[in-house]
Amino acid sequence: MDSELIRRLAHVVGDDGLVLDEAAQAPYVEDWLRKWRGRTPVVVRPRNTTEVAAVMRLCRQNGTPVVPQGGNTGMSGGAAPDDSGAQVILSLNRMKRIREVDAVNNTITVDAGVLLADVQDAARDAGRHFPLSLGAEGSCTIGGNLATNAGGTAVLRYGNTRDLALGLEVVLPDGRVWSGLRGLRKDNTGYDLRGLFIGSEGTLGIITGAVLKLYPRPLGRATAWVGAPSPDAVVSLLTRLQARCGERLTAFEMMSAYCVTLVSRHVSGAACPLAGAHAYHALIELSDAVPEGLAELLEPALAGPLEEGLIADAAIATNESQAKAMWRLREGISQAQVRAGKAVKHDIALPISRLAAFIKEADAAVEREFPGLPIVNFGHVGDGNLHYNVLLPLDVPHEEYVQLTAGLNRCVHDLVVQRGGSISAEHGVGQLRRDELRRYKSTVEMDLMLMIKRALDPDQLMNPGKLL
Ligand code: FAD
Ligand code: 2HG
Ligand code: ZN
Repeated sequence: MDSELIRRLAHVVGDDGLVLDEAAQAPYVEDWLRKWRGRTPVVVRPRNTTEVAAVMRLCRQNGTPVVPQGGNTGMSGGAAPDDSGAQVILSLNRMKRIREVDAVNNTITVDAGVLLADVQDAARDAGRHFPLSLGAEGSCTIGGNLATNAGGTAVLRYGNTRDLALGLEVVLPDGRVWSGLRGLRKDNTGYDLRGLFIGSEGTLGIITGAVLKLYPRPLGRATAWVGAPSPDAVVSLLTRLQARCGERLTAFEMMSAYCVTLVSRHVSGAACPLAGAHAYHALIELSDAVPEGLAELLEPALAGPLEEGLIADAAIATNESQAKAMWRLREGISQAQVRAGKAVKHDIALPISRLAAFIKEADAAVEREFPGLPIVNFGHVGDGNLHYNVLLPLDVPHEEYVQLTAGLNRCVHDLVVQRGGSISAEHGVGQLRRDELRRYKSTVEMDLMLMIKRALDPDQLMNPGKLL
C-alpha cells in the first residue's frame, strides 16, 4: 500500500491507532468462526466521528476500499477483508463512549464501538433496561448489531435491533457526516434514512453513533426448560403461552435433542435439567417490571400442556444460578458446533405457522439427499427464526465442504423460499449468502438495492464483496 496514505492515516488517528504488524492484525483478519481469513495493509482505529470522517476522505481520495469492523463476531463473513491485501479495516474498537443517558426520554446515546454488554450495563446503572441480548454480547458492538440488524433472544418481546434504534450518526463514503441522532419516537420528515443504514452491513457507510430505546427494568423473571416430542408440540406450546402470559413472554427458544447432546459433550459444565430423553427442548422466559408472581403464572401455564401430554417434562428454575445454567446450555450451541465439526449454516425465517411442517420436510430432504449428516436445528422459534445447520466432520476436505455446502443450501433454501420464508434472518448476508441473495431476490428488488448502493457509494469502496 501507498506509504504516503499510511503516513496520512497515522496523522489522523495517531501511531497507536494503526495496526501494521501482521501478528497483531490476526484477530482482525479472521472471523469468529475461523471460516474467512483475509489480508489487510492496515487496521485503522479512529477515536471519534471526526477521525472516521477524515479516514474515509483519505481512503476515497486514494481509491482504497474499506471494511468496517466492530467486534468481529459476525457469522456471515461481513467484517473480514478479502485476500487481495488492498482493503483497509476500519475498526470501531476505540469508540466506546456512552454519550448520554436520558432516563425521562428512555434513551441512551452511544458510540458505535461500545460493546453490547456495556450498553446493557449503562442502562441498568440508570435504572433502565436495554433488551437486545445475544450469546456474543460480551464482544459484539452496537455498531455491528445495527449493521447486521441483529436479533437474539428477546426479539419476541422487544423486536430486533432496528426496532430498538431511534437515531443514527453515519459517516458517508465521501467523508460527510449524517447527524441523525434524534431521540424521537415520531419523525416523518421524509425517507427513512435510519432504516436504510440499519442492516446495510457496512456497504453504505460507517455507523459511528446511535440513539437507542430503553425500557423499564424487568425486576421479575421466571425461566423454564421443557421437553417435547416434536416441533409441532413446541409451536403449540408457544401459542398457548402467548395467550396466557401475553407480553411477559420474553424468550421462547427451541433446540433439538442433538443440540443438547452436542453442548453437553463439548461445553464443560453444561447439562440438561431434564432426566429423560426428548426429541425437542424449549427454553422459556417470562419477565416483568413487577418483581413477584411470574413463577406463579408460568407453573399453571405449563401444567395444562403437561397433563394433556403436549409436552413431556418441564423444570422451572428456582434460583438465579439454575436459570443461568439453562441459558448456558442454550448459548453453548455455537461454541459446541465449532468444536464438533464444520457447520453449514442456515439462518432462516418462516411464518411461525409453517415452522413445524418445514422442519419435517427439510429433515426428510436432507436425510434423503445427504444421508447420515447430523442436523443442528435450533433457534428463536418465537420469531420464526431457525438456525437449521448441518454439521460436517472437522476434517472434511475443502473441495467436499464447498460442494456439500452448495447442495445443502439448495436443498434447504429452496424449501424455505417455497414456504414463504427468508434465507437471512439475523446474521446478515455478508459473503456467505451473497450468491444465495441474488438467486432468490426478484430483479426489481436487486435493482432497487443496487441503485441505492450506487447513489451512496459510487466508487464501490464500502465493504466490497459483501451483501450485493
Ligand atoms: P462485526 O462482526 O464486526 O461486523 C458485522 C457486519 O457489520 C460486517 O459486515 C461489518 O462490516 C459491519 N459493521 C460492523 N460495525 C459497523 C459499523 N460501525 N458501521 C457499519 N458497518 C459495521 N447474531 C444475532 O443476530 N443473534 C444471535 O443470537 C447471535 N448469537 C451469536 C452468538 C455467538 C456465540 C456469536 C459468536 C455470534 C452471534 N451472533 C448473533 C452474530 C453476531 O454476534 C452479530 O451479528 C453481531 O451483531 C455482530 O456484531 P459485531 O460488532 O461483532 O460486528
Ligand atoms: C444463536 O442463536 C446465534 O445462538 C448463533 O444466532 C447461531 O451458531 C449459530 O448458527
Ligand atoms: Zn440466533
